[in-house]
Amino acid sequence: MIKKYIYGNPFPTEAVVKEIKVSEDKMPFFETDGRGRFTFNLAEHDIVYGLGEQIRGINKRGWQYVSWNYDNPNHHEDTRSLYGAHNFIIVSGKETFGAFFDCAGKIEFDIGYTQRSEMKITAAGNDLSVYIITGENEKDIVKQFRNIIGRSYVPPLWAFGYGQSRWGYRNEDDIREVAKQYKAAGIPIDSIYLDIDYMERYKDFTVDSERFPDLKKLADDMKTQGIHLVPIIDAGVKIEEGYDVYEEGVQHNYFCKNAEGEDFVGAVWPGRVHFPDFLQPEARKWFGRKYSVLTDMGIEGFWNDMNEPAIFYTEDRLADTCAEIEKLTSGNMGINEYFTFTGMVAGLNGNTGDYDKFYHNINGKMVKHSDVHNLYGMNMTRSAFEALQEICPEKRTLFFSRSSYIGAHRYGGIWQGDNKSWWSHILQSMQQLPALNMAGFLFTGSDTGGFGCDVTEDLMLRWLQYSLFTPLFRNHSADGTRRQELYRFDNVSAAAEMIKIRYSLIPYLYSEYLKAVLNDEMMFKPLAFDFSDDDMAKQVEDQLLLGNELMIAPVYKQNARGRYVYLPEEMMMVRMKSRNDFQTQILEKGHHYINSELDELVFFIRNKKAIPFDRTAESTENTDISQPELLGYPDSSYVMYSDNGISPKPEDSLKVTALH
Ligand code: MIG
Repeated sequence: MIKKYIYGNPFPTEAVVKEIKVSEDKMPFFETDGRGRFTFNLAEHDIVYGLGEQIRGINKRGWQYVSWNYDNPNHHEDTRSLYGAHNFIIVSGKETFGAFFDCAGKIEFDIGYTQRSEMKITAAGNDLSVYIITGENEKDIVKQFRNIIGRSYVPPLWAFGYGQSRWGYRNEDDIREVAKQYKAAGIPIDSIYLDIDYMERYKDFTVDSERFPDLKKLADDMKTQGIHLVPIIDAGVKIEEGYDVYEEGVQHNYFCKNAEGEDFVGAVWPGRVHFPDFLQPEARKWFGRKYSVLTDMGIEGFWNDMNEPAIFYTEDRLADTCAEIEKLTSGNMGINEYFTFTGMVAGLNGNTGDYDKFYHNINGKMVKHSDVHNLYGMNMTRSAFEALQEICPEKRTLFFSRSSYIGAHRYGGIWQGDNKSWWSHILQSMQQLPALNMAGFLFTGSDTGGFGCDVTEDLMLRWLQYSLFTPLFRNHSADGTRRQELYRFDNVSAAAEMIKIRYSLIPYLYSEYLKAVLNDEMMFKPLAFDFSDDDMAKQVEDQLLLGNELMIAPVYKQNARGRYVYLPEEMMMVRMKSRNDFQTQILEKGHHYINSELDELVFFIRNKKAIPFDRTAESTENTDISQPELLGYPDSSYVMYSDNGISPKPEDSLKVTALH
């Protein structure tokens, strides 16, 4: 059952797409002093799930989180905000219920942080809708929630292949070299990503003619090798006379305005930019149609970046800061002045105050950006998705975004933002998966190998052994960090085998993906969602159920040669060096120490289950998903969902096959 409550006059976020009657009873946990506050008591062992892309554990208890979409490539345990705002939680325990706090601006979740036994949710203002969902269990609550927020995005099948990306592939030769090396090493690959380097002076929908003289030909050549090029699009539009996107945006008032009604200026990679007002339907349409510049060159996928939106600085604040610094440096800088100085400089990037300085035009009314901040990235991806449905109606286009709000899951996937080549970030990514699935985000994954910092070979292998299970499987790294294309490591063959195993798993992963989409289910679940009476299962923070047949328990510690795994039931352990070289062993319910050398992937098949496993796939093009063999318990069966991999609506070509 879903109860909806409305406070004040909330901005229509469009997260919920089903009509729900507003409840007549007063919401019990509410009080206000200008900021809406919701207070719940937590029993000693209550668990709080959710919040999508956030830091810390599967159980969110014991920290304070802030939904405020924010570019933080340096995030760690102490962080409070990341790239997405996914305000859905499930309290599980003495009382079990789901709650969605639908508000476009900032909102804080104090989940047993100030007081262990209390959860306090505080909105920035008084305007929001709240949905309280009760049901049979956590899965049922998720299903009801997913049903009201609309069906999740389905990418083309090729997007389930492996992708190589790097910020710093500077020209066509770099791209061809990556493709060549992957082929030479015998590593399957379905996509290569173009980061901002392909553009002319970081201008959206342009291609640098010196470094990429013929992008169409490059895209065509790559496609003959089964590789899709996936370019990046940034939110900010460069201010430059004669640049059509800039000129049109100015002419039609498609950009966000400052308080004086002028186009607001921020600075990001292109230098000074304007931000498209993605909250205006007309601006969305206009920007979305620009993607055809690239689809006309044969491009079939995009990633949308910097759409929190990230702002490196604004000119006002920079000028003020420089003036302040001049004052500080005119005399002898004492220690206090020194800290004021470094603080001011660090505070330029992503300064919260800058988001108070620009406005969206909503049906002629100026709405302050900070009141609707968390909707910006979602509407950028929506702009692309809706336009591409018109431009290429016959097929799916790959989209994923950095910033998002619930609702964005209908238009594309998300990647989990800038992480680091840290061991802890393998676990962090994994802990976000079920929370993201709860909020509808199924097409997701982390920058495999880590984006910032320097990777090591062992980190890469372990990361692959985790990421090869996630729908989005992309190796991505930042300019200036150690190179991490798989062919550069000593043990290329170990990495190659992991990628091949991924391709063998695609029939299963894709099938479970489609089931999750079509039935409003989660692809990745905490153990306790299926083993609700098992007190031990409730405490597991580093294993996940994948679909209804698998459990994953990756190794995420350096120099570990295995790890402890908890089995909530008897399972079949699979230990794989390659897809044709593996052993299986039945293990009983309970704790086990599981060895796993660096070149061994270990996963678990649930009791009496089996998964489709294609031992020959070399790319998504020749993946035979019609009749793969089954891997798992003898005499078990599997119901496989598949489709043609491109039709915009999966049900148009859906095939349901019972495999024995
Ligand atoms: O300020 O385009 O998250 O994936 O490589 C950094 C360069 C801008 C941030 C993205 C990252 C991308 C990078 N971008």
